[in-house]
Amino acid sequence: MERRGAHDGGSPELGRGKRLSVGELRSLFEARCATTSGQLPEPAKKSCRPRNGVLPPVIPQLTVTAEEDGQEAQRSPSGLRRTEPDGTWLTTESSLHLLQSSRRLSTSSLSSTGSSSLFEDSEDDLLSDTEGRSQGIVHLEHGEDTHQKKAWQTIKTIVNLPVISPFKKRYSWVQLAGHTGSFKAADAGTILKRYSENEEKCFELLMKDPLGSCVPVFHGLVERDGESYMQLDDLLANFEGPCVMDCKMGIRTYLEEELTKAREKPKLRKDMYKKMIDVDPLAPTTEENTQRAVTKPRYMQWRETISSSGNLGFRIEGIKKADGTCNTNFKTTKTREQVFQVFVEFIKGDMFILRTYLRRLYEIRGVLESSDFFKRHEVIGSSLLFVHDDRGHANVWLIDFGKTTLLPDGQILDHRMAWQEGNREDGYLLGLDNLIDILESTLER
Ligand code: I3P
Repeated sequence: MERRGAHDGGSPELGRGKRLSVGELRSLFEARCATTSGQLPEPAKKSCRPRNGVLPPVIPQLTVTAEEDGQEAQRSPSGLRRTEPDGTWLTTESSLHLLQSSRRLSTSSLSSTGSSSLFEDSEDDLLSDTEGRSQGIVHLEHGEDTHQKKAWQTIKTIVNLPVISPFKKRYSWVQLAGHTGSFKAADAGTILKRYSENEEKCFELLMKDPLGSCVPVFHGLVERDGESYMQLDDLLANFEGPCVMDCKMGIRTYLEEELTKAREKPKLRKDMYKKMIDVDPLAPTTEENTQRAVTKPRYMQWRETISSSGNLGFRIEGIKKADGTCNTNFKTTKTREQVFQVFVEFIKGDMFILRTYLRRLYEIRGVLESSDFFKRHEVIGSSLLFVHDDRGHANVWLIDFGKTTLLPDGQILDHRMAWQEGNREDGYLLGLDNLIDILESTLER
């Protein structure tokens, strides 16, 4: 059955049923990259190419470093390391602020009495409780062994979308603790997502914008058990055994406001420190090791650096396969090659699905470039949701607008320009360009 915005895709030479092996696809991918031998790989070249007359994008990655002896040669004069893609050091106003913030944290946290109010475990630094929960940490129980289960426990974005109901129905997933209640089942074809003032405002505007064709339809607010919910289209409703991939878009995953807040009222997150050392025990600075905690912006920046957010402008957050198994272990999936491999596995080499996805991505890019809503919003933490099934149905939508923020005074964004604190650029289109480029690379012979 044809859905709004659904794509059927296909081409005579690569019609439905034609599948390439991962090896074949990789060869195509490598052949394409090889055309740039001795130079930057194709994506990097492309991302440096001025587009629409704007400056080449630079990915800002700020790292607060400890004041350790013997490492000064690696630092900027301020002691703060800002790593550019070419490895040069830059010092900016914003880096200095972060450094000052870090020093303040260090002083407070070392005092015997002053640290407790500074520490925060898992609450949002910025959002209200309701808004925070609306971002949707959903804990799911799944029939895996204990070790597996651990990795599954916080499936943040993959279920931060209107899919709980069908998942529950078809795979007996059970919503457990944490930010429970973010989603509820609703009338056929819809789901309820916990109310967030900000997200609701976005949906109201989106429904009147061309971008409305690329997001779940918003049916208004409803009350359940004394709580408000937004009623949204269930994006999985028309798929049989859907495969789902969530890509968080943008080079930056925190709002500028979060940086400001962190400076004004720094809060240390022990949970984020823990998540950091689980991936890389050498990542925290000496100060952070002493505190056994990091600030949220610091963690988010580090996350961007280890994943592909920083270099490609998007990252894979999670994948659910048709059999219900789920993988959110993509924190260090960073290079084009790694992203490519994950994607090829996700579509199981099905070129029909690939073409359908690509067509939809072209369409989404065109709509974004003409959308007034998109121009006027800083789009942070929003994802592209890829859904396909074995019958060849495939589609992509934009989801999660809890941190999408209207810019003041008629300001507009380019979404491809480099971010510098104050300009609020998010690199969304830069990420989409790279994503499209990676998918296209499998089709070029
Ligand atoms: C989380 C991720 C989320 C962020 C969350 C982090 O880290 O960066 O985007 O939520 O913050 O813990 P990870 O993916 O490594 O688990 P928001 O985007 O909503 O801020 P939180 O713990 O404060 O919710």
